[in-house]
Amino acid sequence: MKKQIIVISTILALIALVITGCTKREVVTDVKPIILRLAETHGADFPTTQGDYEFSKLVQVRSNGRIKIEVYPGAQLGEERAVIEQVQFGAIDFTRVSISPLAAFSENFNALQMPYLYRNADHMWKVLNSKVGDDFLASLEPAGFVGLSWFDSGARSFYNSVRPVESVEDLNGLKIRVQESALMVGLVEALGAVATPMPFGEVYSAIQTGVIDGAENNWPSYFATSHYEVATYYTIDEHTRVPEITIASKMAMDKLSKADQKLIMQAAKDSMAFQIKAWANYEKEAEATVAANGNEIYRLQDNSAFQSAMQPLYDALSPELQEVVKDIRAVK
Ligand code: GTR
Repeated sequence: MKKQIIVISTILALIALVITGCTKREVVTDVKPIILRLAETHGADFPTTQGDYEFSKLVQVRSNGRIKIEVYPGAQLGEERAVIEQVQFGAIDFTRVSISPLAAFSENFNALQMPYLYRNADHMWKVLNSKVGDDFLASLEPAGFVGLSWFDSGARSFYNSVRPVESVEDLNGLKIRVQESALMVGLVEALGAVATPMPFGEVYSAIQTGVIDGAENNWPSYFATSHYEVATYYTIDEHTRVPEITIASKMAMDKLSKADQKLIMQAAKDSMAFQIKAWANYEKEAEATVAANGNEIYRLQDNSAFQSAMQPLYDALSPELQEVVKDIRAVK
């Protein structure tokens, strides 16, 4: 009797499995996942890209696979400025970029990347995680973007293939590549060097062939791009801290439900801690590898001459942006 009951219940369970299995299959074929694309300029191992993957994973898990964000590293979808334009008109859904080229689309972002603006990294994070940071994210809407989250990008310093730079005078006349950013052109010119705006992906061969003498960037970028092999003089002057930002296309976001928009925004915020940790590890590794390579590294003992050369950039800011700078400086 007991045996019969077991056999019957097993048969019933199997029938139930087949039925639910079928329904499940029907449901799955009915609901197609939403596929979205994220453009990233760095390679797959780079800490910003690692942060992008984390963001994508959180979205996939939290939406039970309904929303899939495909990450395209290595500038596969184009160089930063062109990508930002495509995000603006909805051809690309997301991108992680430096705020430097973004300032061409939303000028207030210049206030957030002024030279020697932050007392240290901690100050920058306090600003980004405060109302000031949230206001910056929200300010992107009129330009057609939804600001999602911030990633770490350390501090930027100069490097070149010609000579050691230990003073402002040493920079005089050097041809330095900058991002496609008016502020960065002004910054390099204020130091007496010749600014050459150029997409990131062209810098290595431009240095190698002597089209430019050098560039400026953080340790991870200097290392990962192999610029350190062709421009061996690196000066730690840390002229800017330029946060990375992840933005969405407003056109793409508007097509999603409010709940999905919220899910994406939260996942982006929650990916920050992962990226910040990955950044810290990679930064140490990059600096150590460059030093072990025998590059000549100079640390400015006193950057006051660099700082005062930047004053005209502050004076040139609009009165509104000067107020924003005050707000940033007031964050304790
Ligand atoms: C890096 C940044 C990139 C890109 C690059 C550049 O620090 O992560 O997004 O802006 O600088 O100099 O073009």
